Amino acid sequence: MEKKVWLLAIGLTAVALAPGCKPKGAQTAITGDAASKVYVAPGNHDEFYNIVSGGFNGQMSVVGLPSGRVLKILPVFSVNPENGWGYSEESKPMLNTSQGFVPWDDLHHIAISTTNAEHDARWAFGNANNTPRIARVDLNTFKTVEIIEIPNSAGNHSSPFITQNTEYVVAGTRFSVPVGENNDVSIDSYKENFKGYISFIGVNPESGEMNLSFQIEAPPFNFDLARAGKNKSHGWFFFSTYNTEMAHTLLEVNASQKDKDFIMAVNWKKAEEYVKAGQGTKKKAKYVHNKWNEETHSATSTMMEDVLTLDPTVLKDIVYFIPCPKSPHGTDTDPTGEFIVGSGKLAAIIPVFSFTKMLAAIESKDFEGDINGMPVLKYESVLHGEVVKPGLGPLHTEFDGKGFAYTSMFVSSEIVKWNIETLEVVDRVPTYYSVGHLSVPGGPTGKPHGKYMVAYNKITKDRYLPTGPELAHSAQLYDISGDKMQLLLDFPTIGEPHYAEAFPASLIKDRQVKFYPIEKNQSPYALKGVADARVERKGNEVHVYMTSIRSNFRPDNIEGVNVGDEVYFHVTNLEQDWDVPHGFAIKGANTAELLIMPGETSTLKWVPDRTGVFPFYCTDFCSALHQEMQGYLRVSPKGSSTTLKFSTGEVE
Ligand code: CUK
Ligand code: CUA
Repeated sequence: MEKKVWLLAIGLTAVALAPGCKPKGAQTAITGDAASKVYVAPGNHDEFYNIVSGGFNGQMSVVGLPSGRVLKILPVFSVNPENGWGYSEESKPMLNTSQGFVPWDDLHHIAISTTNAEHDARWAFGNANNTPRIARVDLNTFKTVEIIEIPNSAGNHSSPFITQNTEYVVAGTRFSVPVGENNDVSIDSYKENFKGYISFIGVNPESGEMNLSFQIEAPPFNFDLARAGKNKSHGWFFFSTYNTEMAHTLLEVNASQKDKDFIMAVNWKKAEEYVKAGQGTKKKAKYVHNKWNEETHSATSTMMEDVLTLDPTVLKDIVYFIPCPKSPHGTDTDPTGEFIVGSGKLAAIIPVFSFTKMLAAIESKDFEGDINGMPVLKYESVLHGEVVKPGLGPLHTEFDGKGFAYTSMFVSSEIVKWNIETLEVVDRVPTYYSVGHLSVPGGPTGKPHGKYMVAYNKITKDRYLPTGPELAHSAQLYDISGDKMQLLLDFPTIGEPHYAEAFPASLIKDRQVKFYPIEKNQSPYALKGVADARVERKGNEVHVYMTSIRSNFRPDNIEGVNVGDEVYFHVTNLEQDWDVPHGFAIKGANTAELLIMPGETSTLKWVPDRTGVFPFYCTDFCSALHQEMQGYLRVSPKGSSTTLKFSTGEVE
C-alpha cells in the first residue's frame, strides 16, 4: 500500500516537472563482486581523490574513490564554524566582495589544474554563481587561498573552465545584465541595453595567482557551460548558450522557441594577440581580489578598478557561432580535442561537432549569416554527426580515453555510453534518479584514467533512510572498465553536488603539507615560544598573545579586561608535528571556535558585554590531558581599574 502511494507521487511529479521518472528496466540489485570492488580495507587508501562541488552550501567536499568515503569539507564561499573560516580575523577578508562580506554562495563546478591537458592537480578552482567569484584551492593544504570577483557578470555559471596548461580559468555569465554607469534601465530594453560577458582570468604558472586578463563582450544570451579546446583544438573555447531568443520574461516558454541555439566558439589565442597589440578598451569596474598568505597566515583584500574589454564585433575572428539544437546545457570536448559535444536538454539527438570541419568552414567562409558581424556557421558544415535516440534530456558528457563518451540523461534517468567516432550507442544504465553531472577520473582532460564513473543525481527519493522533508543527495559509482557499465555503490553527498573531478591520489598524497614551520611564521601576532606569551592593552583594545602546545595555553588566567573592550586572542600553535591542531573557544563570544594548525597563528575577536569570569578551552582532543587545556578570563565593569595581569604558569 505504502509503495503504491509512493509510486503515484512519483508519477505526478514526473508529469508536473518532467524529471524524476523512475528509470525503465530499473535493476536495483547489483551483481556479485560489486562490494569487493569498492571495499577499501581499514588502513588502506583510496585510489582517487574526488573533489566535489557542494552546490548551495558553497563548499567543496573531498571524497575517496572507490570507497565514497568523505575525507574533508572545504569552506570556499562559506564560513565554517568547524575551523573558524570566515570567523577568525585572518580569514574574514577572503569573503569580501564589492558588495561587502558575503559568506555564502552556490558552487557548481570544479576545475582541477592541468599541464599539457593532463591533471597536475596543483589547484582546484570553483565558481560562485550568485555573487560572481572564482576560488582557487591549494591541493597541498586543501585550503582556499584565493578568491577573485568577476565584474559585469550575474550568475557566474559557465565557470570555471580551464585551458589545457591552466593559462586561463574562464567564466561566462548566465544572466546578461546592463553594465557600467547606465544600469538603471527598463528590463524591457533587454535587447539594447543588456550584455553577456565572458571573462578570461590569467593564472600564474608558478604561484597559481589569478588576474582578470580581459573580458569579451557578447550578445545578451544566457551562457550555460563551457569547455576549452585541447590538444588539436588548444587555443579555442566553446560556450553553450541558451535564450538566444533574448527573451526576458517567462523563459521557460520564451527561451525555447528556436529550433537551435548556439555553441559560441572563441579563438582565445586570437583574443590574446589583440590584447598584446594593445587593442581593447579599459573600462571601469569594481571587483575584489582576495589572497591568502601562507606565511602571514592571513588574507588581504584589494579593490580592483578596471577591466580590459574586447568587442568582437570590431575585433574580427574571435567569435563564431555553431548552431546547436534546443537550449544546450553542457558542451564538452573529447580527449583528442577534435570533437565538441553539445547536450541540448530539450533535443532528441546529441550533436557532435568536428573541430577540423569548423576550421575548414571558417576558412571557406561557409556561413549562414552573422550576429552583429560575428559569423554563424552552418550546422551541417560543422557537424561530425548525431547520436540518435540517446535518451531524454542530455546534460553532460565525460570521456574514458578509450574512444567512448558517457552522457547523462536527466529526464530518462540514465547514462548512455556511445562511440565517439561511429556515434553508436553501445550501452545504457539507469541512475537513481535524475542524473546531473558525471565524473570520470581525468574525464575532462586529454588523458582520462577511466576505470570509474560517478553520477551525481538530483532526486534521491528512496535510496537512503529518510531524514524528514529533505533527503540526502546521492552519488552513484559505476565500474566502466569493461564493455558494460556496472553499478557498484551509492553514497550520500555533502550539499547538492553539480560537477566534480577526480584524479589519482598518487599525484598529491606525498606532497601534502604536514605543518607550517614556526620559524617561517610571519604573522605580526606570532609567538616563537612560550616565553613570549603576554597580554597588552592599547586603549580599549586588549591583545592576548597566546601559545598552545600539548597541553596548555599560555597565558591561562587573565584579569583586567573590562566590559566593552575589544579583546583579541592571537593564538599560535607551537606544535611542529603532523595532525596536532589545537582549538580555542571562549564562553560568551558571538563567533565560532578557532582551529589552529601546527605553526599557524589565528585570531579570535571578542567584545565582552557583561562582567564575570569566562572559561576558555581547547576544542580539539589533542592529548590525554586535553581536558586540562583551559583557562579563565575575568571581565570587570566598564572603566574599572582592575589591574591587567595574566599567568603563564611559571609563578604560583
Ligand atoms: S549544472 Cu548542475 S547538473 Cu550548474 Cu553544471 Cu548541469
Ligand atoms: Cu589542545 Cu586539546
